[in-house]
Order: sequence, then C-alpha cells, then structure tokens
Amino acid sequence: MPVSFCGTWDMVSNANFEGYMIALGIGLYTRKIALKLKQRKVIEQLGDRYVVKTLSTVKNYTFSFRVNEEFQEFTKGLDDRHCKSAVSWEGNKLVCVQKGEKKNRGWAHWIEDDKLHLELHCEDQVCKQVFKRVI
Ligand code: 1AG
Repeated sequence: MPVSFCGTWDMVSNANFEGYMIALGIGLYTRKIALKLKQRKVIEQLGDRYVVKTLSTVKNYTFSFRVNEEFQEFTKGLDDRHCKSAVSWEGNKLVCVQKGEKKNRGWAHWIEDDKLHLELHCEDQVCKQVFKRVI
C-alpha cells in the first residue's frame, strides 16, 4: 500500500518552472508573475478518486481522476489545452501521461523524506517541485 499523498502541502522549491512554462508556450508576462508564486497542493482521496488542487494567490487549478482510468483534462487557466490524461502507479510514484498537442507531457508525484515531490515534464523540459506538509 503506497503512502498517502493526502493533505496540504506548501512549495519549498521550484526548479526550472520557467523552462517548463516556455515549453508550454506561456508568455513572458504570465511567466514572471507565475515564477513568484508559492504554490500549494491540496490532495484529497475519496474512495478511488483523487482530487488535486494547485492553489496560489493568483490562480487555482483543480482536477480529479481515478487511477488507471483515462480522462479528459482541460488545463484551464494554465496553458488552456485539452489532454487525454491517465494516472497510474509506477512503484511508489503516481505517474500521469498527458496526451495532446505537446509531446512528452506529464508529471510524477512521490513522497521522499516526508516531502511531496513533483516532476513536471513537457518536450525537453523538466521542472522539479518539492512541497512540505502543512497539515
Ligand atoms: C499540475 O500539477 C499543475 C501544476 O498539473 C503546474 C502549474 C502551472 C504550470 C502550467 C502552466 C503555467 C501557466 C500559467 C502559470 C500561472 C500560474 C501558475 C501557478 C498557479 C498554478 C495554479 C500536476 C500535479 C497533479 O500536481 O497532481
């Protein structure tokens, strides 16, 4: 049984978020604002359904999924693209493939040293985020 990702997590580091946003085609002005934001993850699990909220003072992004079940994702307020997304367990990592216009797009979440780790990738860019538990 994998460890629970549920709870509230605050960003402590955000490496190459700029490169990831450039790969997604986010404009300069939005990138400058987005880089200053401390993101918060709120992860809830209701039965086999996960709800993941990415919160900030400027924008929030919420989506939900069932593991191993493809879903339509619209990255509303982010890059506003439609993806066919699917999340699965790979060992202790929760791994998402986001099929769509952008090649090699996806993310992986795992827990290491009591921190929530997130690797976001798109094309040749990898962003690495780490969050500490607040509740
Ligand atoms: C995500 O988490 C969202 C996390 O899928 C990535 C956040 C933004 C990156 C995408 C494009 C940037 C576009 C606009 C930037 C403006 C604000 C950014 C900060 C606010 C975010 C809401 C995946 C994973 C799922 O956590 O578990």
